[in-house]
Amino acid sequence: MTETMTTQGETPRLRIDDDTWVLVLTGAGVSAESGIRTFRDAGGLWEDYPVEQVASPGGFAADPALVWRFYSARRAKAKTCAPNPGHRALAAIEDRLGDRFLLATQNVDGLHGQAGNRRVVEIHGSLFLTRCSGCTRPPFPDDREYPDGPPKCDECAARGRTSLLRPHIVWFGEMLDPEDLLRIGSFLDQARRHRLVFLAVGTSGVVYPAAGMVLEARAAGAETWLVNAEPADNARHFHHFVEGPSGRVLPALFGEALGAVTR
Ligand code: BV8
Repeated sequence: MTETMTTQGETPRLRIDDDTWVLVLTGAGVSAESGIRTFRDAGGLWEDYPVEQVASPGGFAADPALVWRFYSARRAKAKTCAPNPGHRALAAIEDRLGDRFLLATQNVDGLHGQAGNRRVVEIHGSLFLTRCSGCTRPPFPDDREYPDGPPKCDECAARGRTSLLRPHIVWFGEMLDPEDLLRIGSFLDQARRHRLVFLAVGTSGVVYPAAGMVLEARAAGAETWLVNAEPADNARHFHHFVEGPSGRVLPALFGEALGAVTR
């Protein structure tokens, strides 16, 4: 398949037909137009907070209060944000394709669910789930902010132990949930017998294993598309690259396949 890099200008159409299966990977860029900061852009989150201090197990062990201030601020911000036309376009495509659609997201803001996507794998966790760092209680819904210091696990306390609660987030140096990876792998296995499209949106292609998903998709025979505001680190692995804001590009990219999605 010849590789083409499509630059800004007339947005090409991504053909969706009755045999098309679509695997999407999103990153922070898809939420940028909803007002949520990305990580590595100018003004991004990593400018204010060194990654290793707020998004690693070592950082949490060293200063759990700082980590909870970081995630509490992101919870507070995310609660004020709404899905944008890019999120809604992805929800409309899932409505159209059903089980032939799967959305893996690196985002933890919950906006894909708010937009209506149900077939979502939050491979880096969720801002709105908390778990205990010391016991095996399941992660639980939690949108509280903790300005006065890291919360403790009440179930551990009831057993006379002191353990801190932590955000249910995959930090650097932590494994992704094997069940999430299995779900994505089995979707690719099923899709390889059909016309498979892999679409990455709003991600710098820097963080692994997510940034390697395009290669897995190509190995499954996928036609690969990147929609991003700038060439991502792994842009060379994509057959098509559409440069621009996803809130504008995605509705145009899918065109009539969206049906009557609201802009
Ligand atoms: C792991 C927490 C085993 C959630 C995050 C090879 C294989 C495996 C691992 C590694 C490897 N090499 C190195 C590693 C280690 C590490 C890694 O990848 N390091 C990188 C920095 C080199 N990976 C890990 O540790 C992973 N764990 O594999 O365990 C292991 C462990 C150690 C060593 C080997 C193996 C865990 C990764 C998850 C880390 N957690 N965050 C949170 O707090 O939110 S990662 C963080 O980066 C976020 O999750 C974020 O989603 C993710 C990726 O960033 P992006 O989403 O792409 O955001 P970014 O700002 O970078 O880019 C936004 C893009 O959007 C830009 O390009 C911009 O131009 C564009 N954009 C902006 N506006 C728009 C737009 N595009 C379109 N429209 C717009 N409007």
